[in-house]
Amino acid sequence: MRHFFKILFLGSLLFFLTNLPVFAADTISYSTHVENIGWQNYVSNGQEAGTTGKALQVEALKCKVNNNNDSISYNTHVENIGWMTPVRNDQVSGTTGRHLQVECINMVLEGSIAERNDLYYQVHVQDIGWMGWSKNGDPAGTIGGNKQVEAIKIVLVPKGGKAPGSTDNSYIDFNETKASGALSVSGNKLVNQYGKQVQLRGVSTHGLAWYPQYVNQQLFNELGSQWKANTVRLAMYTAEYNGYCSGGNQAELKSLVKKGIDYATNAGLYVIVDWHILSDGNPNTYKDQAKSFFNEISSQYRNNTNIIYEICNEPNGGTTWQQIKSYAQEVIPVIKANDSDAVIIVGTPNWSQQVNLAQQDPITGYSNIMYALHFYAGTHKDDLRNTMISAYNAGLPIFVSEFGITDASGNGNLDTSSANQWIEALNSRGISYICWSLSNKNESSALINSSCNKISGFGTNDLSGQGQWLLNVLNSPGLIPGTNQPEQPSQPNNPSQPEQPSQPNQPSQGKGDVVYELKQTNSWTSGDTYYQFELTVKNNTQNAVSNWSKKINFSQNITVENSWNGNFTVNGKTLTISGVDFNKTINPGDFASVGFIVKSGSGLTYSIAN
Ligand code: IDC
Repeated sequence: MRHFFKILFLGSLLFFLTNLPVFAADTISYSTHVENIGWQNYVSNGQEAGTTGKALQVEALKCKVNNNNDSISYNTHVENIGWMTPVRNDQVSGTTGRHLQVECINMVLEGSIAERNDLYYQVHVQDIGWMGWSKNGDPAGTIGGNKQVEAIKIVLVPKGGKAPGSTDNSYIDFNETKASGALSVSGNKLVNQYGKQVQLRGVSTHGLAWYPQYVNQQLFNELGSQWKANTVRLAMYTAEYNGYCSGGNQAELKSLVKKGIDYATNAGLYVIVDWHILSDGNPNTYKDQAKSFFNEISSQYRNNTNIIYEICNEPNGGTTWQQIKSYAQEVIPVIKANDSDAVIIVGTPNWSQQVNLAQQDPITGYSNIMYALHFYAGTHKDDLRNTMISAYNAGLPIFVSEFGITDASGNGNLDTSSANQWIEALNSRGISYICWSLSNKNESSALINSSCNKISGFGTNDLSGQGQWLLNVLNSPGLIPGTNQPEQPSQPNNPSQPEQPSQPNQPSQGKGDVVYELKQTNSWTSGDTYYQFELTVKNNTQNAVSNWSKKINFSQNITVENSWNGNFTVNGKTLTISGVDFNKTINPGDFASVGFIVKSGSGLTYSIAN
């Protein structure tokens, strides 16, 4: 009898078990084709495919999910080719036998597996290491930096679950900081044509009259392609060394400046035209010459989107901010009359160090004005850095249009430890910086060894200590585009003014309006087509705006795949966006910026509803 029940019990247990619906866990497996190794064994669920620490490039990728009803689509961005056509379910993405590196990947789940899971993946990249995790179709890796992917991890996370690790710095588009569009100033930041913060990094010539040979097309090309600079500064002395206002050949100097602008433009670089006052400490000394020089250049190059004007290198010798400001207020309108959007850098007192004085009394009435801070790391340390950081935090847009890692004399020992502290302070804020100087003068701030007479094609041994240090800095990421979240705009520190009462939903009060600007910043195809957007809401009114909300109309149905800094509701082809805690109220003159990625068909168009 007992036996009978035992059998009955085991029998029903067996029946129960074999008739349970199958909830087999979703799994993902993948294999990489690695340089010198070939296809590796499949690994799964977050294990590492590829190699690290061996400098071997991944050349191709295969990827599959365990259930035949589900599917995964993926794509690789390959050296010399760019994005391939997306493939699915264990097909090969990338190349084999051609020695081409994979630089970036993206992938999405398809079918019901996508309802149960988010797909996360991250890559290990040359010079960078493991980058952050990307998700559901976002790119992971780099583009435009010539950097190989060496390893890949892919993992499924139950839908809506936490990312497996940091999602910061999952993707860098090195091209984004090339001279691809007009820059402007937003708050204390320099931004690109899409309103995204950019950081300019590059080199300054020495005095153009003295070292004209370094203004050549080949070298400027190499500054972009090999040095990874995105900017060159043309320093034209006014007083020293056959300066423009002290007996130099003006026609020749102008022609050199124009060649420099053209070469920079051809090379895809931004170019700073620097009126290099120095021993003539007060810019008003040669104000009239400055006005006619900048008038000529800005009228000839009014259609260039890559020029920045630096109107007085380093005022000194007791020149006050008031004197500089009065000079700037005469020179700026001359440039703006020709090129109203131009970005203009204004020097500050005491060899462009006292940005605090500019912050207390900035130049008003013009857009896109920045203020110069110059440092030489051997001489200038915490004090000057703190001055910079306070002025920046108080809202001043700062541009380090000249620095060196030597003494302020431009000579002496290199102070790399101080220099690295400066670079960290600049990169973390996305402040732009330009290194002095592109010359082989026998002084330690010259980037080229004095024994080297080449004018392009420099090898590492042709570069000075500072030159080698700089090359390293430029070849490492600076500000990672897109990851530096806009800081909360700082409140003007103005205790004497009573606070404006906040007016709910009151656009168009006073001088301006609430301006909504929508920009598409990216798109890619991976099965569906994905579009990335940024909406900027600028409050040009005199009152705070609360609870703003905006509708965007699309030409097709959309779904929001990812979003940040806002609330998003979709109704068919209409997306309604509003602010979240920290940006639903926008103070006068401030702005909010939100971002989102939508999935739709190809050829999606959009418009902001009235
Ligand atoms: C230096 C040059 C040096 C030249 C001198 C002229 O490196 O060869 O003899 O100018 O007076 C600055 C100036 C920049 C200086 C540089 C280094 O903008 O013109 O270049 N410096 O002294 N400000 C701080 C340092």
